[in-house]
Amino acid sequence: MKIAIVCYPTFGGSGVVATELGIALANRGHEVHFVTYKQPVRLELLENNIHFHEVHVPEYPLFHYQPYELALSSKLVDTVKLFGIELLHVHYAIPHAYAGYMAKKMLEEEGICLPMITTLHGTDITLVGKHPFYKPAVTFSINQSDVVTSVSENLKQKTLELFNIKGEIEVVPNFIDRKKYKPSFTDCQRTAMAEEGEKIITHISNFRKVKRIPDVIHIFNKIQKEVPSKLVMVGEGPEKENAEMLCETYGITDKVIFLGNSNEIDKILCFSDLFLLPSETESFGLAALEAMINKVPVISSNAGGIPEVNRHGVTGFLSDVGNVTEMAKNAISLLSDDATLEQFKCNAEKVAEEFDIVNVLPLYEAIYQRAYDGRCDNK
Ligand code: GMT
Repeated sequence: MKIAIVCYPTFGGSGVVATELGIALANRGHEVHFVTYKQPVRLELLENNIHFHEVHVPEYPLFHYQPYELALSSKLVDTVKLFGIELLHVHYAIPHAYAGYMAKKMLEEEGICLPMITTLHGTDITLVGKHPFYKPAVTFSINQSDVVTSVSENLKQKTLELFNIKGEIEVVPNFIDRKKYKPSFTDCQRTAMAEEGEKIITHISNFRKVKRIPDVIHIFNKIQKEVPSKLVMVGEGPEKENAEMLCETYGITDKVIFLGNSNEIDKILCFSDLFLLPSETESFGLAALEAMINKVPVISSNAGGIPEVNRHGVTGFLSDVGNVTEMAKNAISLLSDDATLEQFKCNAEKVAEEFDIVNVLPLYEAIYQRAYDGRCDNK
């Protein structure tokens, strides 16, 4: 099938999922066209069956806001016509589902039926989408999608609570490609990060408010008083500076390493003993899943869809949002007992394997086929 994928190309869960899905679809013989404003970060080389079409938004001084949705929908129309695209899959409702709907309507005028799948990822619903300024447009574009999927059961329920949704929402969980996580390197460079006998704790995110970055530092501050350890912070974002200042306040700057964004998280996770994810909201928690497939147990909040991934007492521990005392206590007890830690590491990998792409890709392919077969039904 010829599939156009619209996503955010930056570091962030939805873009990563969309890119990995596109790569997997291309490997299965589909022709995949990414349509977005920049080459997605995980799309390192343009492989066979993968194409990238950049959306340009020309600057015009009259516009206070440059009209990205307009440029995107026009680019979609052109791409569909030029390459004979058969299906559109948009990731993150805002503004992608809206632009996709406009493209669909323009194509209809020319006798082309383009089925549109919208995948909801989280903040497009729980944070941004529910804002009264956006809600009518988000509700409309979700309802106009041929198929709507959400990345967790929790996000599905949230969407049904917050919006007046007319059709079905199908849960297709996020995934990892297990094959890619079998390390291609042999040297796990633990000694570059920590002294002999120290444990390594990791956090990876886009350092936005919802990630509760100060909680990560508070938890680690408590841990390092009991267990010799280092904290590795991976990512960039608005909360990073505050986090650095908090480390200074606690006098732990020599124990916390800020690495910035990385394309080699497997190399970082390979020497990690524990992953921290105390988020305020999290529709799924892809970063936790990536940690788990690398045999890293997770100490997290119980927000949103996290419990669907991190199993309490099995792959890690869950606590109420903000309960840093309990999170630190659980972390300390796990890090202090090597046998239990080893068991949790094995459990984490085993549960993560349930989310292998080989189990998830057929779900998307079945949805695509169904949407394609009924593509002109609602015209
Ligand atoms: O977590 C972020 O801030 C990035 C965000 C995104 O839209 O890229 O992630 C959301 O989508 C991910 C992939 O489906 C999920 O794993 C994250 O849980 C979700 N983030 C939130 O709900 C806060």
